[in-house]
Amino acid sequence: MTLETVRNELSPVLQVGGRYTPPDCNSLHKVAIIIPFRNRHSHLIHWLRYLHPILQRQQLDYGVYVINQGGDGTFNRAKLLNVGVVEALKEDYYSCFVFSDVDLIPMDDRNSYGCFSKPRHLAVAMDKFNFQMPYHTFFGGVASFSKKQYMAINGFPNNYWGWGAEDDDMHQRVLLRNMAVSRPSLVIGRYKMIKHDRDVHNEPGHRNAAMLSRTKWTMDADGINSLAYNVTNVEKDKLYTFITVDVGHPK
Ligand code: UD2
Ligand code: MN
Repeated sequence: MTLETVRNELSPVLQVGGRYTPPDCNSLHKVAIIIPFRNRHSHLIHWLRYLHPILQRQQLDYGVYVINQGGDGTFNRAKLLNVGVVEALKEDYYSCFVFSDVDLIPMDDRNSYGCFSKPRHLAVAMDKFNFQMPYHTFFGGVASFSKKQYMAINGFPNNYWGWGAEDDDMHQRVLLRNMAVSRPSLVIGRYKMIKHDRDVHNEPGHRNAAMLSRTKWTMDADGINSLAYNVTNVEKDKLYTFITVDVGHPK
């Protein structure tokens, strides 16, 4: 598949920016789907081809935001997710955010990309982990937060550079604000992850594990309230809104 063939196939039902509103019902939430991204174009084509139809069958009112880290500095997944929230809220009154890796495809339509009374971890049973949780507090891959839940934890950390532990920090924040996590069952929460090697400039962050032990003391000062970045380009396609940002470098 090329982006062009997927666009031709899906664009009749989409509005510019990867937006969709169900024609025959009022959706409970307006959902912004936020994808952290750099240099994974083939995965994005695959994600768009599978997810748009699933999200439409779930009768969601949604928009897809791909947040592309510009340059070749160290990758920062959690900061890109924060940028996605701020940029999506500039466009519409989104009440729900789903944060998804670009390489994860759900295998069951019943795994709802909406928001729940608790923050939700959706990617519970991945093929690469033998369709089991790798550890019981695992929070990686795909998660949803209502706007209220997201604001209650001050968003996500901005200081986890490189691979690892930012998902555990997100989970810590939830627990530290006295919220629990909801999850689908291991049957409904099955996923395929597109096979890939570790990207360049996303090597394991050597400070990330140590930072994770300090979340309790850092989360009030590091999050949506301290987010700084520059948007360098915005591209509106039928399939998505593609926002390129300069997120800076580790201090
Ligand atoms: C795991 C988690 C992921 C995150 C990461 C640690 C799973 C399936 N997911 O992913 O949520 O916690 O560990 O940081 O267990 N990306 C790019 N370009 C890059 C680098 C990353 O687009 O150069 C994006 C992309 O959306 C990717 C995501 O960041 O899916 C996570 O990176 P990964 O897929 O390399 O890491 P993985 O599979 O170990
Ligand atoms: Mn991956």
